[in-house]
Amino acid sequence: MKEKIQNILNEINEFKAENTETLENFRIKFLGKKGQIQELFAEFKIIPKEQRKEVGMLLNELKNKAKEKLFSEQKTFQAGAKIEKSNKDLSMPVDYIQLGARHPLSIIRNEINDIFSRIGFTVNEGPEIEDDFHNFTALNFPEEHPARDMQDTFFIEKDPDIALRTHTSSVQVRAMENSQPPIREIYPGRVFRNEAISARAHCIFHQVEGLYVDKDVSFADLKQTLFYFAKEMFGEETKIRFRPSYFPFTEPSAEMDISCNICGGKGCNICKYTGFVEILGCGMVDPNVLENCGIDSKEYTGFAFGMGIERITMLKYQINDLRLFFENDSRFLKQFKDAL
Ligand code: 2U9
Repeated sequence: MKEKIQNILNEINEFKAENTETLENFRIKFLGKKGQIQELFAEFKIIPKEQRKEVGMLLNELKNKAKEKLFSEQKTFQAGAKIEKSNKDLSMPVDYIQLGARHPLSIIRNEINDIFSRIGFTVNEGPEIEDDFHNFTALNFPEEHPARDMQDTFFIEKDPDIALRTHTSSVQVRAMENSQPPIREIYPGRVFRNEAISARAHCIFHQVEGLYVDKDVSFADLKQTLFYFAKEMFGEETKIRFRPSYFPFTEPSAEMDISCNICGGKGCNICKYTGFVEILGCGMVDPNVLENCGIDSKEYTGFAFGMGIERITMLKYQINDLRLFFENDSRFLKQFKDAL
């Protein structure tokens, strides 16, 4: 009996299916109802008791081996059948898939978000279509301010109260309306201004604004926060300077320059030989604005800032034409593949 089992096992191990027919013959011969293994099980009934355990185990092993062989041959055979059908040369190199690259504005926006996140700012977003109150009135824009003019802002034809937001400041108004200080957030997003398209201006661009409102927030906090941002974005050696400015929503207001990241402040054509380039506007939130948004200006103060993502990106990568960001020319975009 043991010898018979061993002979069948050898035959099974050597078996290789050539086609479905030989595979079916294999199944019938070994695993069929009247197959060789079934015959051995029938013989097993008359085997002496003392051999039963050992032979029983060998028989079960044999049956399992036969099944395994059947399944494995079925698999290779089926895979082979598919290859035959599709008639493809599997040794051919795969088709080249051109991978996309993250847009440079997204790379810099993410970097700005990361830098401010590291010092406790959270990211907040709001609607691109705004009403007059959130885009202008709450922010202290006088009735006759030129930004409220059709020449500068895209209004909805049927309703002069609704416009495409001209800055993400409207999201800050909403943030203050909806929560009480401390508020420490940044607001990235797309904004719209009615401008003729040129190398230096576009009707759509991207901003990141920031707001910190709490008790005793000072201009010194503003300076230190923006100094940290400038060093993280443009390098540890970066110097900053503030020039007085004016915005309706901040008082006092300032514009911040950084030492030119190209020449390090020595003077070049990027900084027009001044050694500095402007990167953002900022200031202490005007108390009127805090009150308009439901925050007690006697108890709280705040600073705010705003920057154009295009401007930061142009400085960082030395891009000299704003239109490149919107044309989706792959020769431009693919240059940022490794910049993630
Ligand atoms: C609230 C209070 C204050 C946001 C600020 C600027 C200064 C600023 C410009 C930079 C270049 C816009 O993209 S840009 O054209 N922004 O100079 N933005 S302070 O101040 C706020 C905003 C909201 C409630």
